[in-house]
Amino acid sequence: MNLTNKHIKQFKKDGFLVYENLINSQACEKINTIIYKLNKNKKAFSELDLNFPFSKMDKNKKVISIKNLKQNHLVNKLIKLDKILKIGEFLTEQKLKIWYKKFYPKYAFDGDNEVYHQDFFYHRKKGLNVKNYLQCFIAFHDHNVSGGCLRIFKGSHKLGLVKHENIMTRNGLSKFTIPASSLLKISKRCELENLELKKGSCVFFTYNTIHGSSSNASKDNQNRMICQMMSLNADHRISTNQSINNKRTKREVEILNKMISTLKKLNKKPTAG
Ligand SMILES: O=C(O)CCC(=O)C(=O)O
Ligand SMILES: [Fe+2]
Repeated sequence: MNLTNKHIKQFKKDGFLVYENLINSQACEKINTIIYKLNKNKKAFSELDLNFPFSKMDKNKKVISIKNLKQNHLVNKLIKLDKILKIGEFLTEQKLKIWYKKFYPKYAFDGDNEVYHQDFFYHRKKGLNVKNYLQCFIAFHDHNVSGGCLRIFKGSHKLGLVKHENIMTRNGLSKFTIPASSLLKISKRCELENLELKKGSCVFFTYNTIHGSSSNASKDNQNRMICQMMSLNADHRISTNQSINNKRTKREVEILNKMISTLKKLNKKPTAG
């Protein structure tokens, strides 16, 4: 795929650009084998973001970070990081570096959904501008709606940062999402696109582009990854007590403790359900 100024214009207008055939099918298969094996052998590091159900809480990772893998690990070679950077730099007209990589194995009949959000919400207090960031989502299987492909509100980056609220997901942990009432209004202005990417294709999108995905209700895995980029000469603050994720976890512990004490009380009385 040859990129031209037309693609830059399209990226600016829509807030995303699909780039086909970034990685060939064989390389995708190799990546899938490595990632699923890492997860099975508990070699993968997970963020505190897990798949339902509770009974498998520490086994069933929703997000796999590979930051512990060496730079020269085969996975890092197969995902063509240099090419991703080059395309990203062309689209955003600035020099970039990759600062985070994560995989979502999205297992058949199991992979959980991702609530609609803007990634900038999580990074808004780190001292950088939304323009300092870019992300690339890569599909390592053929993605379709029933498997929970990525969904993007076209042009939603132009709305700026939208209000998010904290909700509890079905794994008992919380996430920030845009309330349904706002999404309903947004959907009237910005078309919701299902990105049914072919294996090895990817999409570049801004940190203000609203996106999410449904759970995997299909018989096929839908492994995917996100490469997070930022301006080469920029650095954001990751101060622990200011971190949004830390605050969120603290709040979760408070809520869960409250729930436990309520359940303990309820447990003493007969209930209908
Ligand atoms: O796999 C997905 O549904 C997207 C995940 C995502 O948006 C994120 O990690 O910020
Ligand atoms: Fe995201």
